[in-house]
Amino acid sequence: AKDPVRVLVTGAAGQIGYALVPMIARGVMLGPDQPVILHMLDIPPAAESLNGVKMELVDAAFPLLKGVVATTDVVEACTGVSIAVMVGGFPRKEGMERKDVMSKNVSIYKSQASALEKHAAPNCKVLVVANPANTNALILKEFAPSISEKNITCLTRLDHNRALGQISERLNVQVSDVKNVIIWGNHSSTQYPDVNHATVKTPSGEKPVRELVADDEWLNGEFITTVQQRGAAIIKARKLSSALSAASAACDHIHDWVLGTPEGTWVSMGVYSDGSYNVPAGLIYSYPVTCRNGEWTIVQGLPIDEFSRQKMDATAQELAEEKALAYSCLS
Ligand code: NAX
Repeated sequence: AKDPVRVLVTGAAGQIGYALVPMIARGVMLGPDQPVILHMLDIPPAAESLNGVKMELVDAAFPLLKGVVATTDVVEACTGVSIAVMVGGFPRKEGMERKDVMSKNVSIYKSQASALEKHAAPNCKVLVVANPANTNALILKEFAPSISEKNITCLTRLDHNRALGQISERLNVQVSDVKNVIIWGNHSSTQYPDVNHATVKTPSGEKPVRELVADDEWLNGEFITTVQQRGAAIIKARKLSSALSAASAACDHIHDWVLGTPEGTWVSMGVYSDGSYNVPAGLIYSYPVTCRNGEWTIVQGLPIDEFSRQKMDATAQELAEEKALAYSCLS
């Protein structure tokens, strides 16, 4: 039998945490033969609620779950973890300035970066979910210089999955037959959901999404805004933000990163830019990636048209501004 893997979830007493920890304990994230020990971190006001989640995990008697650490101590939470899913953060409240929210998250991610650097297992893989996800990941990278930049990512898989879902609904095909959409850039409303390279499996082979949809006006308009605004639509309907879909996407992200993407398929991940596709280096930017042996690689050489170029630049510009704002909070 395999040795258990320690998986950290921060903000574990929150909504996404509540959906995510049972998925991890059932093997959705790391596979049905991989035992796990869950490390759950939250802040003292949520300690009692966090303990309630721990009680429910015990009550669920998950066969793969070999232990639960529920704590408000960041060092205890980070010790020995090989996977860290960072869901905890400071939410934007009505009337708050962008800079104030940024400043709170910068200080959280700065201190959690140091704790991970000192106490996590070597080669720990980090996924930042909490918003502003790309910039929180960048701060974490800056303050954990000994963690390889290859190991620090942010979640745009939810946006990717939303794009697959919209295409599947529109064409009335199985979502599992749609692949290779791309989310470029920021996990925000400036993200660019791109279907120019996406295909659908049909009885007569793989066909381009553009050819099957045959409605460029929809693909260049309503499709894009629906994906960009989906988070707001969920809040409007549920009076709460996306939780089960975010948790599921976090599992998909880590699953594919650790276990690999299928041949011929890519996924979207926020990763440290090396300047690929003329995106400024040094931003955490969502790209199409393939994964193998626990490492992601940006898919290279895709042709980019003028429409895409402009949208990819606009979301990069927003990330550069967020980065500047985050740095201004440090001084
Ligand atoms: P909740 O407010 O339900 O949960 C957040 C939890 O984090 C709370 O229990 C809170 O006590 C805890 N927390 C706050 N500061 C902490 C700290 N310093 N250390 C540890 N825990 C801390 O929010 P939820 O709906 O679960 O969303 C969590 C985050 O995910 C938010 O930042 C949200 O904006 C972000 N999202 C990101 C998505 C993505 O695709 N990247 C999609 C879903 C979601 O909106």
